[in-house]
Amino acid sequence: MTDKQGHQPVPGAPGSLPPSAEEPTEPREPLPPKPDQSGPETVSPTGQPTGADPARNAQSGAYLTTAQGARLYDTDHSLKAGPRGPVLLQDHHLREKITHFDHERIPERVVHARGAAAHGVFRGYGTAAKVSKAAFLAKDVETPVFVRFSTVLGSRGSADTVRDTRGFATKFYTEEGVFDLVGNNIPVFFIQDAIKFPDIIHAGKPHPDREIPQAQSAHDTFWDFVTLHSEATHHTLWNMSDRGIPRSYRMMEGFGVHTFRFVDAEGASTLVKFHWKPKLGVHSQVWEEAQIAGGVDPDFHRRDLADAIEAGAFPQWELGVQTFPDTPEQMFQGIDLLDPTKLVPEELAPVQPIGLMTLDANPSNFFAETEQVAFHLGNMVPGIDVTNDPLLQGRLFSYVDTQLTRLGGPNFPQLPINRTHAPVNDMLRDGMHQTAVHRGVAPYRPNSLDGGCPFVAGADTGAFVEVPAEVAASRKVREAPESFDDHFSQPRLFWLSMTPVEREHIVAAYTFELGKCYEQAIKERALKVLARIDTQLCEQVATGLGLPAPQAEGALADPDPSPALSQVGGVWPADGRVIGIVADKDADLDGVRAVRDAVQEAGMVPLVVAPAGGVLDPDGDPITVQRTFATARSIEFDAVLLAGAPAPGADAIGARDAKAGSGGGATDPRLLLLLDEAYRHAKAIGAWAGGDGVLTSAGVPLDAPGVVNGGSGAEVLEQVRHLLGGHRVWDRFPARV
Ligand code: HDE
Repeated sequence: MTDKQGHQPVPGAPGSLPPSAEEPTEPREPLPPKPDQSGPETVSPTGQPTGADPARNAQSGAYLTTAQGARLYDTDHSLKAGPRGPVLLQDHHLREKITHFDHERIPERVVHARGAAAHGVFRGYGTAAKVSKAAFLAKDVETPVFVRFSTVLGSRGSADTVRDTRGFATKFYTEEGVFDLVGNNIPVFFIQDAIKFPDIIHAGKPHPDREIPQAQSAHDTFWDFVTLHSEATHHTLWNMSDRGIPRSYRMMEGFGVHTFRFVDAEGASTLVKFHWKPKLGVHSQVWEEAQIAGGVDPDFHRRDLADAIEAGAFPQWELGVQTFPDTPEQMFQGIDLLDPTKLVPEELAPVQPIGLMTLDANPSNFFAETEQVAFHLGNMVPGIDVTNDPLLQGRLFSYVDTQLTRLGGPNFPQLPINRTHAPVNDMLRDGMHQTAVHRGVAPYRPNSLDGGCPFVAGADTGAFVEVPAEVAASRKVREAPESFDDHFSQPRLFWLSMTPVEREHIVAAYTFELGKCYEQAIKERALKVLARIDTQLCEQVATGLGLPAPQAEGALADPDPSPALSQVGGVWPADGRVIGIVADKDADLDGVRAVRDAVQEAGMVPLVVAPAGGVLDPDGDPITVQRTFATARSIEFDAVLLAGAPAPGADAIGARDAKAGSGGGATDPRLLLLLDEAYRHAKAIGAWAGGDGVLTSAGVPLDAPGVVNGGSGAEVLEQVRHLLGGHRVWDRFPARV
C-alpha cells in the first residue's frame, strides 16, 4: 500500500497512512519453527560449535537493516533527485541490495546439479566392529548425517523424474571427523578409469550447439559414446531398467560402487562394498508416469521427500557391507574387485547389516545446506580406507577441486553444513571467505613459539593411518588389467536376473531412447551391443526400431541369475503411500471419512479428490477436498479409490478443454484419464457405492488383477492395502501400454 507520492507507509514514521487490512504493520516475534524444521544445530552432540548462527536467520528480527545493521525506513524506492529525477550514486542501500542480488548465484555442480537433501541420524549396530575400528560403527553410537540425493545429467532446475542415475551422498559427522559416502543408486559405473569421466559427461549433457535435450540420455551423443565405449554397457543397461526412474528417493538402494577397505584395531584390512537398503523396498515409476511427472510436477521427488519427513514418515535405510578378504589379487570368484563396472551378486557375498539411518528433518535453507554441502571421497575416518580402483583414485582428486570453483575458495569446510563435529586443529590459514579468527603465531611445524603445538597423533591416539598396502613394482603405463576387458558377462547376468515385466520395461526403454536418436549408424551399433547381451533383447528392440537384428559376435555365456537384482516379488510396508479417494457431494461420504481416517492411521496419505475445491458435506461433518479434477493427476497416487459415481462433469470448469465434445452428461474426462492412467500404470484401483460404472466407462475391466470392487469402503481399502505391499499390480503388465 502506498501514499499519493508512492511512499510505503513507515509504521510510526511521520505521515504514515492507516494500516492496510492485508499488511501487518507492527513488528512481531517470528513464528516458532514447525516441528522437525529447525536449522542446523549450533552445537554438535560433541559440544563443538557448528558455526550456525541463529541471530543471522532471515526474517527473525523486527526491523529491516542493511548488512551492517543500520535500520532502514524504505526498501521500495531508490534515492532520487526528485520523484522523476535520476537515481543518486550515494544510495548505499540500493547499491548493497542490487550488488548482493547480482552475486546470489554460484556455479551449479558440473554433475549432480539437481538434488534434494535431508538431515538424520545413523546408529551403528556394532556388527562391523570386528572388521573396522571406525567409532561411528560401534554399537548404539548415534551420528548426525546429511544426505543429498540427485540426478546426474540435468541442470539445477531440471525435472526430478528423468531417466538417469541417482546420486546418494551421505555425510556422517562422526566424532573422529567427517566421513563422506558418495554413492549412487546403481552399483556399477559407466567407466573404469576417472580419466574417461569428462568424456561420458560431455556425451550425456545437452548438445553443445543448441543445449538440448535437458536432463536426458535419449539423444545421439550419449548413445554414440556408450555404444563405442563398451565398458559403459552394464551401467547403461541398469539405466534402461526401472532403476533409472525411481518412484521416490525413499525407495532407492544406494551403493558405494567401489571396493573400499575396512581396517580393524590391529591394522588388518578387509575389502568391502557398501549398500544402503531402503526399509520401504526398491520401487520405480513406469516410464509414462515419469514423463507426465516431468511436466505436471517437476519437483516430484523433492516434494515427496520433504512431505514425508514433514509428515513424520521418516525414511530409513539399513547400511550393509559385502566383505572380501584383502588378498594381493583383490579378486572374488573371478570378479575383479577393483573394476567399478562389476558388482558381486548378493547370493555369492551376502550384504551384512551394520547400522540404520533415519532421515528425520528437512533442511531449513536450501542454499545454505543442500546447495553448499560439499562431499569428498577423501573425507575418511580411521577404520575406513581406499583401494586402487582407478575410478576411485581419480575421484579423490576431483571433489575438492570442483568445490574450489563452486564454493569460491578453499575455506568451504567452514560452511555450517560442511563443518566437522570433531575438534579442528589445522594449520590451514587465510584464503577467500576465511571466517575463523586463528590465534597463535606459529601455524607451522616444527615450532617452538606456540609451545610446539599442535602435535601429531599416532595410531593409538586416533590418527588416520593409511593401510601400508604393498604396491607391486611395475612399469609406468597407461593400461588397464586384462580382467577389465570383460564388458558383457555382467550385463547378461543382470538381464537374466530380471523378471518378464522388468525385461519388458528394459526393451521399451531402449526402443524409446534409440528411437529418439537421429543417426542410423548409432542405432545399428547399439543393436550390435544388445546382441552381445541377449538375442531376445536385441530382436525386440530391433523390431521397435524397424531395423534388422544383428547376430551376436560369439557365444553368450549363461551366468547364474541373481534374484536380488530384481525389484519384483517382495512385500513391503505401505507407509507413506498416497491414496486418492475420489468423491463428490453424492458419494458415500461416511465411507469416505472412514477410509480417509483408516488410510491415515495406517501411515499412508489420503488425498480427497472432487470435481471442485472446498469441502464436501459442509452442513454435516465436512470433508476437505485436497485435489480437484483440475489439479489431480494419476502420478501422485499409488492407488485410486472411487466412493461412488461422480455426477457427469460436462459443465465442470476445464472439462470441456480436457476432451472436446465429451459434454452431454458423460463422466468428466479428466477423471476417466486419471483412472485410465492408474490402470495402465498397474496401480491398485478400488470402487464401492456404485463407482464400478465409472471404471467401466474408463475402460478398466472390473475383473482385472488389482481392481477391487464392491463391499464397503473399509473392505475395499483392506484389499488395496494388501496390493500396495507388492508396490504394483505386476500381473497387469503388459496392459495397453
Ligand atoms: Fe561424482 N562428482 N565423479 N561420482 N558424484 C561429483 O563433485 C566425479 C562418480 C557422485 O550431492 C562432483 O561436488 C569423477 C561415481 C555424487 O553434492 C565432481 C568421477 C559415483 C555426486 C564429481 C565421478 C559418483 C557427485 C560434482 C569419475 C558413485 C553428488 C559436484 C571418477 C559412486 C554429490 C561435486 C552431491 C558429484 C566427479 C564418478 C557419485 C565433479 C571425476 C562412480 C552422488 O567432483
